[in-house]
Amino acid sequence: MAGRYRNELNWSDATPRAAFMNRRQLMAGAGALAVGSIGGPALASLNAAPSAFSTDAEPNSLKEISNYNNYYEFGVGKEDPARNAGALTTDPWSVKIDGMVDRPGDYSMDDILKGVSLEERIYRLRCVEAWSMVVPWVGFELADLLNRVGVQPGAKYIAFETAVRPDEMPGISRGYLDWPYREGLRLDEAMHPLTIIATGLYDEPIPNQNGAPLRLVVPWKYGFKSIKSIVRISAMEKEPPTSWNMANAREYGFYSNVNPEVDHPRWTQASERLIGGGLFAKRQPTQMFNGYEEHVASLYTGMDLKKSF
Ligand SMILES: Nc1nc2c(c(=O)[nH]1)N[C@H]1C(S)=C(S)[C@@H](COP(=O)(O)O)O[C@H]1N2
Ligand SMILES: [Mo]
Repeated sequence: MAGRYRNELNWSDATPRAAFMNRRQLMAGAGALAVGSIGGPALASLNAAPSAFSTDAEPNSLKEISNYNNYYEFGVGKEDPARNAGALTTDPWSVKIDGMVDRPGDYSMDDILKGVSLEERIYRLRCVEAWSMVVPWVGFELADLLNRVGVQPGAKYIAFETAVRPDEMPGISRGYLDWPYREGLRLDEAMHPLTIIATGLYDEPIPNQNGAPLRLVVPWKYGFKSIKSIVRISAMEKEPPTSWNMANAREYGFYSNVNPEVDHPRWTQASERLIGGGLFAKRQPTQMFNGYEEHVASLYTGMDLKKSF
């Protein structure tokens, strides 16, 4: 590797980038015909121009991204989700959208994808456990969906829940967490253009272990905020309870913005281990808001980031 840290490399320096570009160009060559037919809607964005929000850090390989996961419904080991999540039935799928919205209801996957435009977003992902990856997601802005269902005045938060399928998810009966896995965002965070619902990664529908068929991605927050396999989205006035905060409020706050200056009670958050960097790779410095400070710092003006962690 030429750079001290992998994310100092440009796309063009990296072989995976070249391979990925070739696939993308092939897809682009195949043209709009493929969209919605062969590839399905999850792949439609591959004709899109790169997003201004994408990092030019080198993405991790699909193999890395889909074999080192946190998805406690399928077990607590990093390889358990890859081993067990194949059992999850992701089609048909519907999402209940309720609470303070103008058009509540059960939305099928087709319904949801009808009104949105998919694009590629290459984002850093920083887990609270101090490891990180770079993931080329395919998805749409959560704001597109929220605008479609009409969030009512007075709503201040958006809450999310993951499916609970004891027959398909071996972790459920183990009681690692109080199911369903729950997450939440302040409305302005949910409406921020960086906040996406991912339905694919690289040129494939999103693997089950990464949260098929649709999962939240909030790149400036610790990974646990990015809830997988969503079945419910609710607009509400009060801050919703969230799984890791319910499990241990001292260690996991509602905001959980990536912050190298606020350590976890049991480990430093100043640096991180990039997955795939190799056994002897140096840890890399963690960036404020995971590198998205210029886009999101204004959401927290006047807030004490140590107290509201
Ligand atoms: N439903 C659900 N969503 C979840 C989790 C989980 O255990 N269950 N783990 C979270 C954590 S801790 C992280 S770091 C990311 C990991 O996403 P990835 O496996 O796609 O890298 O998913 C988050 N979303
Ligand atoms: Mo995490």
